Amino acid sequence: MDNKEIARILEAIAELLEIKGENPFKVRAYYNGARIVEGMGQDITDYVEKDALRQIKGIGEGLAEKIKELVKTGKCKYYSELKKSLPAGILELLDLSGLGPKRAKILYEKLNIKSIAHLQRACEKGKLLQLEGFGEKLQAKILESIKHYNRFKGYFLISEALEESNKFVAYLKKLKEIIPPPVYPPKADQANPLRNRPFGPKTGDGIIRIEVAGSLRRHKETVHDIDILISTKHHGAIHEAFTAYPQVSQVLAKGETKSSVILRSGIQVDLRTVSDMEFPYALYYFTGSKEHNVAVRTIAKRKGFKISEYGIFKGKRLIPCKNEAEMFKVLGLHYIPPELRENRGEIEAAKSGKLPNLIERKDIKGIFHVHSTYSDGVAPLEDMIQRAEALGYEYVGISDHSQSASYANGLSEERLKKQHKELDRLEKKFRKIRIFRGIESDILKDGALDYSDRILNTFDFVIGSIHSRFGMIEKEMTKRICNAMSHPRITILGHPTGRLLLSREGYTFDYGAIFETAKKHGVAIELNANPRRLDLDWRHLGEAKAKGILLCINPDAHSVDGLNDVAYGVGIARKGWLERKDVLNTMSVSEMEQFLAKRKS
Ligand code: DGT
Ligand code: CA
Ligand code: ZN
Repeated sequence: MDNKEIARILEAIAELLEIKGENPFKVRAYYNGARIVEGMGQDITDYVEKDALRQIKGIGEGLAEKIKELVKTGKCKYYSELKKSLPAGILELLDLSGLGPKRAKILYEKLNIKSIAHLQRACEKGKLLQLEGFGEKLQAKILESIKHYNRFKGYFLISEALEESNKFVAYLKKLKEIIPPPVYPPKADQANPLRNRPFGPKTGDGIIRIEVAGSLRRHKETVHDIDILISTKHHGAIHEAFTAYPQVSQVLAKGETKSSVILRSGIQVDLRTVSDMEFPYALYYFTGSKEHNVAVRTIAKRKGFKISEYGIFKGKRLIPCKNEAEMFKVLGLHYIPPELRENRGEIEAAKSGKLPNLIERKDIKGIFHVHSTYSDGVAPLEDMIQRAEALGYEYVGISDHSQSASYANGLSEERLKKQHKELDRLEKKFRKIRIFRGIESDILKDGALDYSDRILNTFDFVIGSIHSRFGMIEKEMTKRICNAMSHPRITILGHPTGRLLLSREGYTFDYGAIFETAKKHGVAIELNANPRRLDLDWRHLGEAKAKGILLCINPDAHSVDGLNDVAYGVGIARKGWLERKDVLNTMSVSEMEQFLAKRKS
């Protein structure tokens, strides 16, 4: 450990002590100690070796002991115990600009705030205003720094990253048509007047192949950066154009084969350029995941191949491959789609020909979980149906919020009647699409649904969702959800974990018990396709599938454009190895009518 690392730990100790309300002198001693160690011109380990720590002014016995321990073992027991005595998220609060230990202490003591996600929700609800010394302005500032922090932490929703990468790739693709700057022949040749003229590539020579690689190609729900790969003969011109993209706010690196920039949105984009011969190998390598690559390398080795970003080699000989598919053939594997490359069994499956036949966008025949202005949607019912029809769906399931959802303008019995009346009219108007009547019913505290059975019987389908009391302990929450799924009127369990990506953890429950109950009662589980949710998480889809539970890919659309979110859900379904038969809404309209009617009876 160097001085800087030790100083950082001493400072963290001081902060924790301050949050705990310890003696201010002790707190100050640690802050001072941190400053001294960091600012000291000499290596602190020298002092430890000479047993001379106490000679440094400002380092008392307690500090000397901790420093010695850190230098000798790389750890500090006192520090780990301090950390254990407070919730894990508290230290994270201190990473927010403008929020020191004093304020963190107040937030923890008065509002029981234990994490940044927690603090964000409190700010959004205006809860900080109750506290002495916290005004409107400070609350807004904290909220701002939370947003910053989330960005800074460097993860982005797949929707944001895809939007940025699509725009960037479109910009780069135009370079196909650009003739790069002429390259002049070497000096010696300039003596020859016949050859002394610029020569350069022909039109269309700028970019040969371009692909987005990395986690984005693997369709991860959140990504750290965008990785772009281009094959070209004119590296310089491409990197020039890459760094000159108008959305670039900072150029981190600009080289002959690799450049990195940060866009105004805060996301980092890396570009690598290779020769067209190298392209497939590089694409495979930079698609990852790292774990997948490592595992495949081992297999290749066993077969006597060496695989890298530059090629597949037998000894020194390069095995030529035109694309990834040929590479897999060489390795004796079936083609593994990028979504599956996470080293979760895909390599074994590719060896034995047991890869799933992954679901595709076109397999989705209809959608459920569509909101309108009847609850918290922003588009009228008619517009939502019209767009669903235009997108070619055979059916659309309308489900606004139920009566308890006052936060989302939930439907009273009265307004529900009004909605059904309007649906009578719209059914006559839209002949090409079947409209299913449903509701997104709150699952109440004890697991009850939010209307009487008489009203529930008026729906073709019911989505049951948790929107309140997220903090229930696991056992209670499991019981609550299982109770809801035991209700004969529920069709689909909505956004099962309630997580909001990059801002809120899901509630906790026993997955095994939930799946068991879903199976027992024939309840489908939602794969909510809203890019903020993507819930159920892909890592759990395999277990649900193995249990024989049907997943339903729903847009949870609150606007007309929200209907397009289905595509994100399909990507996640693929990531979770789902096939057409595993997904409820791949049924045709007549199959679905039968399915719903059977459930109702
Ligand atoms: P991210 O950016 O955190 O969302 O995730 P990735 O998977 O895009 O990771 P990134 O951008 O660091 O690297 C892109 C790919 O490059 C990665 O998926 C696999 C490959 N790669 C990067 N570093 C290594 C490495 O040290 N070993 C191997 N085998 N592959 C690597
Ligand atoms: Ca990446
Ligand atoms: Zn919901």
